[in-house]
Amino acid sequence: MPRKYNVAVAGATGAVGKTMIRVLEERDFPVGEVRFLASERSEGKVLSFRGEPVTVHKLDHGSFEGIDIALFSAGGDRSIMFAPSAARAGAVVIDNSSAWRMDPDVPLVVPEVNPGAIAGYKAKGIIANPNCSTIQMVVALKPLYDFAGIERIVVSTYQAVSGTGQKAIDELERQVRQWARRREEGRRDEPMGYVGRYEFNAYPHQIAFNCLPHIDRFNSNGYTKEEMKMVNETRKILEDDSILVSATAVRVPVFFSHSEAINIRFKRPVSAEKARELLSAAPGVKVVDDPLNNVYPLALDAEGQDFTLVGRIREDISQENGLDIWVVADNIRKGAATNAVQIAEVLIRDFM
Ligand code: NAP
Ligand code: 3JN
Repeated sequence: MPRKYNVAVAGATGAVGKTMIRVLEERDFPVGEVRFLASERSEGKVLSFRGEPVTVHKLDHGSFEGIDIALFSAGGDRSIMFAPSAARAGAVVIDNSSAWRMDPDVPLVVPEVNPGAIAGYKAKGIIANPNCSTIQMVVALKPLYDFAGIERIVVSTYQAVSGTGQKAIDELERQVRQWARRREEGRRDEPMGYVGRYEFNAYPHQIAFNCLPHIDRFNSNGYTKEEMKMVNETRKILEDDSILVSATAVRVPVFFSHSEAINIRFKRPVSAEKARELLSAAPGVKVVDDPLNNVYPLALDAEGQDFTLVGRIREDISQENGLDIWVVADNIRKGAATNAVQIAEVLIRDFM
């Protein structure tokens, strides 16, 4: 009989947690006992796993007895507070928050890119899942990096509201419904993206029909925390602190899937044709690149699946050894839930 593993999901009722549960089911992860944990607000709620009801319990220090793998997506504060308890109880924690990502004793892992780093989990019993925007970028960059080395990356993101959680998904829907209602009521004298009438809480501005160059808090250097995550995590995953990265992270009124325009300067030349060949053979990547027939990666095509889509591959006309690419992936799946479950798969296959 193949071994089964007892799995806890902390944050089971959230956008990422619910998707982790679905991905464990879809990928037929060898789960023995499953334990769903969330805040006291959700205590007693009943979710399902493989058709069986599972009651949600309050996340606490004693939640992890007998657990082999603890998948965390309950926010950074909970990860700081409870991941060490889970590790002490003998579980390996796979954490979706930024709490442990830059800890030198915690591996930061994208299975297509640096699966070997998982070996470092023993130091603290914790493995970190990178930020969603970093994950899809490094999946696309890795084969190019191995071929030509990278000097500098300039990236702009177009991030879906699901990255902020369920409340932001609901807010975009509510604002769009309010807009449609007003149009139906005949208020056609108002400007199309009329601001000021739609309640907003998830962001400092209305997100419907808008783009917000603001994700997470601003740092003193003028970049946001989200942008600096992309800088620091990319260097850690590729194990190359010499790579220069400048990021601009933008929230757009899309429900699922982040898109990224990435400009790369390599150490050596890479033609667009060579890049297409390397990316076509890369794990987890699907090249979608026939622009003359209107074929390029789209958020709506990435939604619900696990590939990182890469297209608009072209040589940069403004510099030597430069390429431009457009990269799209489902931020809740490959950007969070699927990546975490893939880490668990490598962990049990090679390390436990
Ligand atoms: P969400 O939809 O708001 O869900 C939050 C989850 O955390 C819910 O299950 C919630 O339980 C639980 N929670 C909140 N406060 C808690 C507490 N005091 N004790 C126990 N559980 C608590 O958010 P989400 O989008 O799923 O994101 C959750 C976390 O995942 C984020 O904070 C972030 O750290 C991480 N994340 C990572 C990525 C990535 O890029 N890899 C992307 C998105 C999110 P209740 O339902 O009971 O409130
Ligand atoms: O905004 C997005 O699109 C991704 C958000 C990720 C996120 C949201 C809240 C807290 C994170 C993260 O994974 O970096 C965190 C965090 O810092 O843990």
